[in-house]
Amino acid sequence: NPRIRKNVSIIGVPMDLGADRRGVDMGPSAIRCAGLEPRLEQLGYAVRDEGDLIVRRAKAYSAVPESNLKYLYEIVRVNEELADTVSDLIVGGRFPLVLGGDHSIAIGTLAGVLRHKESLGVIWYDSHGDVNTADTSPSGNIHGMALAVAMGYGHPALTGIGGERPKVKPEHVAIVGARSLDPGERDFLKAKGVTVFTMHEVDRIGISRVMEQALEVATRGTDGVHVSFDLDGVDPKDAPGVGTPVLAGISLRESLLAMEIVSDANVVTSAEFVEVNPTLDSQNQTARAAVELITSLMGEKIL
Ligand code: 6HN
Ligand code: MN
Ligand code: MN
Ligand code: MN
Repeated sequence: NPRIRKNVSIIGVPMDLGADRRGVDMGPSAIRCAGLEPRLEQLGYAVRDEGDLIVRRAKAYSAVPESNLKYLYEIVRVNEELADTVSDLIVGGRFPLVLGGDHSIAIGTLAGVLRHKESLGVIWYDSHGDVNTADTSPSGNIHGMALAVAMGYGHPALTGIGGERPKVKPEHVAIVGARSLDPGERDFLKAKGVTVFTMHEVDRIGISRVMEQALEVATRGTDGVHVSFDLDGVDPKDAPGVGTPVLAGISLRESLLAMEIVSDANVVTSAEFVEVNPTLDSQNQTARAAVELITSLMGEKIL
């Protein structure tokens, strides 16, 4: 099994165009301000902050004429650059840790990782499924489509990001924490056979068994695991600074345990933490939660 690499690179993607609510573009700053780099260094990692990608402030609202995809071409441009950046870092032997930004950046992260993996497992920690396409999306927001795109479904400008490369296979995906799925997403997830641990499963069998089963899905027949962590998977009481909060979620305590369980499996080859919106936060609480979740994922032990 691939092991966590000792060289970690932080990549910030200050983009909020994939969501309706502005402000998650400040997420990378907030997570850095919460002390991410020193905390990773304390764990023994050689950390390099690659800085932020350039995301140009979009002009007026731009939907593509032939579809309802908001800011499609701006999002494609940023994600192409992100895919190249992530891919180069992997070639250099570094572990890519991407900070969002809205969840549409998972398209670029995964495209970059998939240049180096035949079969990648994905743990998608989120209150949402993010498997809409232009046809099913109620909003036209691309952050709600990122996981579908990673599996090869969606507008060709999105599925083509990163060039010719493998896609994520539905049988290697585990969604954890789902409690807000659109009708078209339910149909998609059932039709493709994606494993979904909704809040029902979290409540019934507990987060530790959910994570063990999610790891089984993401590691069976794969050559690495990507963790895509949307902070809105965490309950809004613990993570209020997110653009699309959904009630009755996974507590921060359970989420830290989830990351510790994933860490102990020693299979993670890349990760991203997204959707922190400092304009809706109080005292940078959600960014501080993100730092705790990241350090837990990267192997921090209390004792
Ligand atoms: N996220 N399902 C809704 C939509 O607009 O497609 C919400 C998506 C939220 C996406 O939180 O990353
Ligand atoms: Mn999401
Ligand atoms: Mn979400
Ligand atoms: Mn911790």
